[in-house]
Amino acid sequence: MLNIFDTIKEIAFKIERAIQTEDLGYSDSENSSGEDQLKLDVQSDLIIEKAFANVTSVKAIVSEEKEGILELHPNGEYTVCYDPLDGSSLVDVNLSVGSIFGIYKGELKGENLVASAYIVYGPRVELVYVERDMRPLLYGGNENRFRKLGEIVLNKKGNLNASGGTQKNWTTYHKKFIDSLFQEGYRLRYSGGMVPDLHQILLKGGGLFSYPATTDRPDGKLRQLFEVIPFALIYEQAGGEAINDKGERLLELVPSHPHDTSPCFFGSVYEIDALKEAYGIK
Ligand code: P6P
Repeated sequence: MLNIFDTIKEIAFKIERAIQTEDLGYSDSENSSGEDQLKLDVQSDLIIEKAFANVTSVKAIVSEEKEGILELHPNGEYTVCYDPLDGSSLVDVNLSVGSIFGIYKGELKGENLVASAYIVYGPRVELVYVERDMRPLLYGGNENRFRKLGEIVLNKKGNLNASGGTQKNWTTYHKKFIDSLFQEGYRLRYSGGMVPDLHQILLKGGGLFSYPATTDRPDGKLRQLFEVIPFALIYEQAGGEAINDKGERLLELVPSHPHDTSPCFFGSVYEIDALKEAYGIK
């Protein structure tokens, strides 16, 4: 596992350089979710694929930018599922973006996630890494090296509210719940980039990130294997909770297809409790 984490550290600085130098235009291809691919999406995906091609413990990789599973090392133990550059369309307006990694052992489902990591490309490059039974660790990147900055622990209650999805397509009870948090004094913190939005809540003491089921996306938008489940481990290990709209732990999801999505809620205990109440799933 250590060489996977070391590889993720190397990837961080290569993608950071690509963000600084690559053309921000669109490629002439789509990803498997039918979304137009930026040249940066393709470039970041290639950087990660090449990096793990040298790591013999990695049996296969699954990328948001690719259709299926890419076998790398038949005797490898782990499958790495990743979103190479989440929120990449924010690069051309100079907002933070990120890479997300889920490291699985065995069948690709929540209970087989053994570790996860994400990289934030912002004013600084930062990295968070977690395994089961440990607090998430925050690292700061500088001159191609990472320095451990400390553990991440969520407060029981926060005051940030990152409410995703098109509001006109929310259910009435979701809208009522989100509005109730604002009435309690929560502050809206939503950039449209899952990685910086979840990172901010983790580091600023807590709150709620929600991407619910909506009329246009009844199964949510965020992908289970390489977005939702990896962040669920980070939030739970930080002392928070991560559930879907039925109150099920996101770490218990069993996707039937690598690109399955799920409604998702990540947050401090108080906010998730309040959501369960509002959704009638207590
Ligand atoms: P919306 C970026 O495209 C992304 O996949 C996540 O990073 C982000 O949380 C979400 O979509 C934003 O979606 O519908 O709120 O613009």
